[in-house]
Amino acid sequence: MTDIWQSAMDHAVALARKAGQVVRDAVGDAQKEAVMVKSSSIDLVTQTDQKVEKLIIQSVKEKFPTHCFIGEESVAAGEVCVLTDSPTWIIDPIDGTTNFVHTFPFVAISIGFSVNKQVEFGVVYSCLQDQMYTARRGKGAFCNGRPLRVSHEKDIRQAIIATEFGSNRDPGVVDKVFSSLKRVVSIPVHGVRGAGSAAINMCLVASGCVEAYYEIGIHVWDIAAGSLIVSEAGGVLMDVDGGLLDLMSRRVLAANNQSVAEHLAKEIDAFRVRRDDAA
Ligand code: LIP
Repeated sequence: MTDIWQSAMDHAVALARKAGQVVRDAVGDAQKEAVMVKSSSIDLVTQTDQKVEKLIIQSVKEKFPTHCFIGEESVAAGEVCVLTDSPTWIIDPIDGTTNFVHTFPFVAISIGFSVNKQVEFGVVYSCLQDQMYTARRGKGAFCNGRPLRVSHEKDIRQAIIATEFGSNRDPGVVDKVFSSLKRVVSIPVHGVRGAGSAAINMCLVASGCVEAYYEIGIHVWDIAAGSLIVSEAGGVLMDVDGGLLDLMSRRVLAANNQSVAEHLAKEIDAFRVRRDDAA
């Protein structure tokens, strides 16, 4: 049977590669770029983020004129952020903008594609490492064509957990983030890491080198593609409170299996943040 979304996925991979070249060309000059701020002084955006998003959206519009978009920089510029049942491209032109600005080498182009609110394919291109992660629903997850499988570890005490501090430095939020982190470290786990990119953290879970990743404050464009890459690699996704994952809730927990995920969820202070689709 033909896969009706295969040509869209092929286009996403080609665009991610093209966008990756734009990012690689700019990274040496990233510190000279005008860095602008969004929700806070540490929520950064550059002209390269905007250029890459434009490049992707323009090209998709030409090829798939009826499709919808949720793009990080378009939303920042005032576009609505609502996930409908229509075929929708969910784009983060640079996931890891702070890394990009500082030339810290984990920077990804993340493209998720959903239909009926279900992610059909995900493409995460870690462009400074030249690692192309892809997943098509029901057909597995791959990195540069090599199949991905999550870690077999069942004991969270033998695990590496990825997380981030996010971009909200409100003292109440920082307290909650650190109290969760203290509980996680004290389980004790083998280690805590963070790549500085939600999409890459999720690909690390899918690759089996990190058992789980959680974060509160991310956005749908950070996790849409990565969520499918994790599940197609055999992993699980949930809300940080142990409930069902809601892509628009700005909270995510991705893990290699249910037992690691449930243990981790018990240690996290699952505070609420304004949803991506809040009116
Ligand atoms: C980033 C996320 C990261 C989070 C940062 C930021 P951006 O996305 O990938 O997990 O901690 O605050 O949201 O802004 O670089 O696309």
